[in-house]
Amino acid sequence: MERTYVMVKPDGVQRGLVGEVIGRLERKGLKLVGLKMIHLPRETAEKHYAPHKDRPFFPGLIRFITSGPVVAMVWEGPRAVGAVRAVMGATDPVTATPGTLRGDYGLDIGMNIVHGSDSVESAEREIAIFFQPGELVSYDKDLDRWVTEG
Ligand code: IDP
Ligand code: MG
Repeated sequence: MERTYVMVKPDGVQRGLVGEVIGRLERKGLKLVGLKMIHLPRETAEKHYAPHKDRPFFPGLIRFITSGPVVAMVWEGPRAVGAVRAVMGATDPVTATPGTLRGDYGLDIGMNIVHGSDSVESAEREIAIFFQPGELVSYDKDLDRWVTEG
């Protein structure tokens, strides 16, 4: 079982795509175990995107991600990291496969609706930035046995 960090970015919130992101991940069979809406302080944004700090797009990325509220979430499920990446689509929305969130809703690499951790290690690091352990819930869904043979 894996947990992964997902964030609806400011463009996704402004465009009313919060429900779309949550709905697609729910229908995929993943389980929501943590959720909050926040306007990221610059320090938190820089910590989250620290692996990209030397990239030319870093200043713009920090400006964008702090430009409005985001929806921060933790999703759980078997191979949850890869499952979210697949639902999300490639980084550049123009080349992302139609049918993915980015492929269906984006045109700009800087405004690609949603973030999802790229590995189990990144997920652990990112979840710890946004959530205290006590803010994440554990619960069973009766539907789970119809989603995976576990
Ligand atoms: P990912 O979000 O698909 O994991 P990353 O390579 O981790 O993509 O990049 C993090 C975020 O930085 C992307 O989602 C995108 O918003 C932004 N970004 C990545 N590459 C570029 C670029 O070349 N120009 C502008 N923004 C970029
Ligand atoms: Mg990434």
